[in-house]
Amino acid sequence: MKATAVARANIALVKYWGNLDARLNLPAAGSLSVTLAGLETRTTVTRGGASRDRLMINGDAVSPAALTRARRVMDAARALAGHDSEPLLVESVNSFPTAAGLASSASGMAALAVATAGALGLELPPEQLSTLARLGSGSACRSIFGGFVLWRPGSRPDGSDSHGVQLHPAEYWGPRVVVVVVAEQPKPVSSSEGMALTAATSPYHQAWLQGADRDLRQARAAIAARDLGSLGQVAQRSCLRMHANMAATDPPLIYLTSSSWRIIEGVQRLQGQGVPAFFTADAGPNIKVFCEAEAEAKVASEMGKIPGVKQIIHARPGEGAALV
Ligand code: 2P0
Repeated sequence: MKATAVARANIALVKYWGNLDARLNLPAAGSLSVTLAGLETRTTVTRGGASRDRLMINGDAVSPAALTRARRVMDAARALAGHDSEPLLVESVNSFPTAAGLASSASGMAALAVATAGALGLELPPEQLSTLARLGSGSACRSIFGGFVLWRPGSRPDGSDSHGVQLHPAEYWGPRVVVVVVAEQPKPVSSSEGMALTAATSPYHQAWLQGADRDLRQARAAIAARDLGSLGQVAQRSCLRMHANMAATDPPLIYLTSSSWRIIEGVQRLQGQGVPAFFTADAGPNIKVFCEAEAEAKVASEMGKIPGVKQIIHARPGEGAALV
């Protein structure tokens, strides 16, 4: 009647920004990410725990809009289980500050998919858990898997072949990820709204989508060679082109702040000194710095000196989502 799952956030090295079908979160291009130990969501789903669906995050009931989004995952799982109208109580806790503007939707929807399937007695292969998680948040389909993960866009209109695929497990390679937090408020424009605005108004959007296959090829080759320099080249390019595409929308969508740019400059200074490190950032101002393990202390200490930095979180490649 009750199941608990743990899932971790992921950070994309080749970014997802654009849907073919926004209702099913079917992407217009592939993306590639690393699942992160250090940023976890733990979710318990209980059958018969409430008279209607309820979702609590860190002890507080969520907004109706957030519940509606979670119910896309819950409804699809209930349909598979043949329990269409059974209400579920969902209790979710993040190990990292929820308000810190980090990717809580990826770990949250992945944990929700696994815990809901578990509570309903469904035994689904990871690919199917990944398609379920994707309905709640596109990037969540990657958090079902650990380590280095490719999201294959798929070609079926129902999305059944649009899911994550593990390229290498977490223990394959251990670069460190220094998460530099500069903002602790939720972003003003959600990713789904931002993606729709970009597709509708940015003149660069087609060029952005056309670059994805090349970026994926280079990123996969760099990871296969455990080559942080080559991975950094493609990851920084994918990140900056995504932000350029966002900034070219009408009205403009600018997620990076002056603090973000100071951190990017700080990473470039370290690179100039020969420190193996690169930056990336999602739809928000916080910057994630990848580096070799031996450079982690230096990177964290340099980032900590930059004005505007509120918090530093240490992460590294981690495991996929699982029942506990
Ligand atoms: C990604 N992002 O590949 C890209 C890069 C943000 C920038 O997937 O609305 O997590 O946050 O639940 O799918 C963000 O979109 O959607 C995203 P939300 P999702 O990680």
